Amino acid sequence: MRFIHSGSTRRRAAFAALATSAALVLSACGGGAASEGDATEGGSGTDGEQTITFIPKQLNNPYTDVVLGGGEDGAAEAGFASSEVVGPLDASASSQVSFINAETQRGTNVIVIAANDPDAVGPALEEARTAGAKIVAFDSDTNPDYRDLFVSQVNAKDVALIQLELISEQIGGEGEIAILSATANATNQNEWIKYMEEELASNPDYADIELVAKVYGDDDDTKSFQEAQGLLQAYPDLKGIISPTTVGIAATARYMSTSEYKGEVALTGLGLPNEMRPFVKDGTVTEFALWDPAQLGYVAAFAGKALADGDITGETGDTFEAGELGDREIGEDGIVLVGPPTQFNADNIDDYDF
Ligand code: RAM
Repeated sequence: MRFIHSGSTRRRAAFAALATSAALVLSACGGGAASEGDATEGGSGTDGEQTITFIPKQLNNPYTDVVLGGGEDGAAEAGFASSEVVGPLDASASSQVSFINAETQRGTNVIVIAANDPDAVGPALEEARTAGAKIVAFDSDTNPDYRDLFVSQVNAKDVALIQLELISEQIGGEGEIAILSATANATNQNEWIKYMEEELASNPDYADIELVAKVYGDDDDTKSFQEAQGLLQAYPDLKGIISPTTVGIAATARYMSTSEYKGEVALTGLGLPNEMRPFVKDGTVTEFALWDPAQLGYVAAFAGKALADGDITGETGDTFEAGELGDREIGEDGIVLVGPPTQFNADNIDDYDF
């Protein structure tokens, strides 16, 4: 599936100013549409104009839409001649390969990808690079050999720790918990889960918490809903669920909200405030976390431009300007952090609109 977005047709209130207040919502891209949108030409063009294509994990995911809104705005502001979004409808390991190959054929200058599998996309990305493309991973990393840099929402360990703190608080520090994740091969979720398991095993604060199951809803709403139902039936003593995926937490909340588990079993993880609002209001969910997804796409576009212009190579210590978000430095392992994460609860959820 291919989507061509014209900058002038999509406008959104950008960046929910997470660190301060939603009152500071900015119109990040009010005048930036002019350079974006001539996507009909296709390819990098022989005219020297640069093109960028975003390949998310999957298209039918509301989180993806927010990320890509920021990506399109960033692409326009950074000065790309065209910005496009292509991608699969499911997040399976190899679903992105044919899309990468098509971009290589077209001569796209920058491919921004949220990898469904760290290695399955490798050979196709290597071919794209050989053909001259710059590769920016965002949201979910590839094996570092296959990209120039990775734009990460927040430090992966911090993402893990915040979710453990939330669940521990919500279950009173003891009892059985389970994780309902995205796909079994997702780099981002797997890294967060790895840190959660390490912390559960080593932090005395969590000595009375037992992780009894990990299940995968594949970032598919229906499958996540069914996995939640199965989990709660299979583990009658379960005290809490962590779902480190916006699709998983929303589906689990929907199931729980009309079940006997509402208010009895805690649910936290990573969610979109707009999807989770009804479940916070009806008492299914107390508190969960996320970063500003639009910023992720926005910074990734600027990183791609700096790479394509030859201003940076992706080396640790390189810096580039990310529009209104200011300068960003490339850290260890070619990782650029966007952050910060925010915790959402009944007191502040109405301050956010994404
Ligand atoms: C889902 C996807 C995405 C992840 C968020 C938190 O939308 O799995 O990759 O970053 O959840």
